[in-house]
Amino acid sequence: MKLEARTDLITGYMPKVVLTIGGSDSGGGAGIQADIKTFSVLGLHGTSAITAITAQNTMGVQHIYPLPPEQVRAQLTSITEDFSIAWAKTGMLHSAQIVDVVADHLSANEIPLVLDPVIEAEAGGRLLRPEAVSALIDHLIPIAGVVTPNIFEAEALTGIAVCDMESAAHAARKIISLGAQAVIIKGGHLDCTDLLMMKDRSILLPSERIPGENHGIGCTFSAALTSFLAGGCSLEEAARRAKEFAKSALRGSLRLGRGVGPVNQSAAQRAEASRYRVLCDLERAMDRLE
Ligand code: PXL
Repeated sequence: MKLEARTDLITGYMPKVVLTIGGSDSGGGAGIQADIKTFSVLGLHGTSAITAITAQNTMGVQHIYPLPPEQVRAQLTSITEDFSIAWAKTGMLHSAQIVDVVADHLSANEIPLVLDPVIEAEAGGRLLRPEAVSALIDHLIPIAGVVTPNIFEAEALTGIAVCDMESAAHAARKIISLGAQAVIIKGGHLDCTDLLMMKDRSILLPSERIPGENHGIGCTFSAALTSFLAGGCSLEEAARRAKEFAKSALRGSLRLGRGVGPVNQSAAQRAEASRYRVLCDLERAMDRLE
């Protein structure tokens, strides 16, 4: 028995480059930190344009320091002058000015976008100013390849209260009518069924509930979706695989800090690594017996 080397460890492996535009979470649970961990575990090279530096931990967001829009523009310019970006994602954008800089840059460079319309932190704390919601609707939704709201974000974007699949479908159609190519309404606050709606059809993605509170699941899902799209998956395949990835990160959540602990993006990879170690031990034992 000879075990094959993993393809992503072969010298010369060239990862796709992806971009996350969002806020820094000093506690390492959500935002840019969750995105970069997800990209890395899934084998992509992650670049980032930071919009705001949050002071936060597992108990909540204590302070937000937004960066000047020119600094966001400068980061985006540096990145796209050098790299070819396969897909980008947005998270916390903080203000209407930052939304506009991001929308201008992504459309000028024709970069496909996963728009995670982050409005509030789960633990409380406003991450997008109220007046910036209309900038998101007017300038970012029309250039989005896919928008990934939870039910509260879907309601903030459409004015439709989402409480079941019928109202979710109504809100999804409205978001598509605002110009998005597709929408995934995440059902984590309902029965855990996600609704993926494209222009010509829609698909339900059901799932069992994984109990417990968590921090960083939304960012992890949208970063995984960005990764699978960058890897060439269809939207349906990317949505299914991103959901599986987010579930494994949720199952592996870490009891760190005094509040709600972070999800663990490397949980599945670590489980696979230990299975590989067991196989190697078995191989050595069989060699000895022969
Ligand atoms: O989960 C959304 C999110 C995105 N970005 C930052 C966050 C959070 C939630 O806490 O802190 C920076």
